[in-house]
Amino acid sequence: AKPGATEAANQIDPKDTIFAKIVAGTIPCKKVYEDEYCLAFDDINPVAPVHVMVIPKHPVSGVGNLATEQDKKAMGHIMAKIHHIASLKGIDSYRLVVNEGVQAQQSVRWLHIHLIGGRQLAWPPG
Ligand code: DGP
Repeated sequence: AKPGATEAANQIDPKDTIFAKIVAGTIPCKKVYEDEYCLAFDDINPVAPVHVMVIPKHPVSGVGNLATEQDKKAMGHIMAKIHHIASLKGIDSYRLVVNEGVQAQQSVRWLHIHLIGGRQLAWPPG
């Protein structure tokens, strides 16, 4: 069967994405936080006064590809660090967004959590 758009996007190797280069340090970023499991840096195209990318250091293309114990440990760790990362940007109220797949407009196939805040946010999102 012909793969659908999401399936095709799933075939992109996270190691071929821009975030792989950011994790490797070959492309610079404005680092907010880093530890053994995760890296947080300012989004290059912010939609709010605070817009941070929080990513696992180990390559995972998306939510649909979380499989290994390492992946799960990293994601649990990341969720437990989010509030601290927000505090480093001076906020304690924010929105977390994960775009998964083509229809959700995921553009970088390396799993990333958008941490967005610093202004009044509307609901529902688009
Ligand atoms: P998404 O559309 O959910 O896949 O979000 C990808 C985000 O990544 C988008 O908000 C812009 C950001 N981004 C893309 N390329 C770069 C980059 O080279 N540096 C930084 N800091 N952010 C990037």
